[in-house]
Amino acid sequence: MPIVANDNPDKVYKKGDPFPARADPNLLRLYNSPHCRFCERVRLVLAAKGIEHEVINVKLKDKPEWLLDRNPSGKVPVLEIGPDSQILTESLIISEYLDEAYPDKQRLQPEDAFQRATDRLFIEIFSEIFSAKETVIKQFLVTENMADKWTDIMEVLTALNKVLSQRRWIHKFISGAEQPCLADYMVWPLIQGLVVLVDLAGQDREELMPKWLPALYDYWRQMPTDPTVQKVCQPHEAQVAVHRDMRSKIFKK
Ligand SMILES: N[C@@H](CCC(=O)N[C@@H](CS)C(=O)NCC(=O)O)C(=O)O
Repeated sequence: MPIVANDNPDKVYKKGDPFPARADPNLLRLYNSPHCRFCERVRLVLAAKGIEHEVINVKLKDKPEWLLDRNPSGKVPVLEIGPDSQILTESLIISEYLDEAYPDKQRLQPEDAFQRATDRLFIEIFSEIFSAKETVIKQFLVTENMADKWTDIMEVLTALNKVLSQRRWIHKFISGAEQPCLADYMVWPLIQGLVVLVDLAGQDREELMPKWLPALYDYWRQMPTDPTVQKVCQPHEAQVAVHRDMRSKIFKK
């Protein structure tokens, strides 16, 4: 049975569009943007746990008013829960909530409180470095000559490679377990997006990454073997193509 329950999961709602009524108030509803890395975190958790839900895509550059009623910051992901339409925002908080509210489905966080805390610490440290550099990343994506800004991106990648190598040691996944855990699903969308930048910049990924970014490279090869990642995340080449297309529209090449 598909876990995305709506008939038109690809529709994108924009300003002025009427609010799509909830057909079943007991079904979770995720307000989503298809290319948002933070929404992808939540979609990974929903898929890994097999939680049925509805997806409502919104256009972030032209947001429907009813998104702002649910999250005044206008950001996605937003999760709407139950007949009282309880709202949760922030991808990590939503993900932890889903893991705890559905304990009968596969647990994604370690049972041990200390391990759970260190996983959370890792997610926070990783996300903080990423968020602090988000402007650099966004500017890079809209810079015509990416080579000029490559040093800035390499700095971000090097910092994240260091954090990942310290946490992951020799394990396949961040938890060290045989399958990805919540921490993996929180950092993976960010890592996947960063490796896309390597290709967009015209760098030789297979030459550069094993030598200078070995932890990121190894992890980047490992995670797509996970069936949940295969279900939820667009493959690398498709993501590179989407960005190339966006850039060709900006620079009319
Ligand atoms: N810290 C938030 C970040 C969410 C976020 O930045 N979402 C972006 C899309 S990737 C967004 O909604 N941007 C719209 C806006 O800022 O107006 C989380 O983890 O959920």
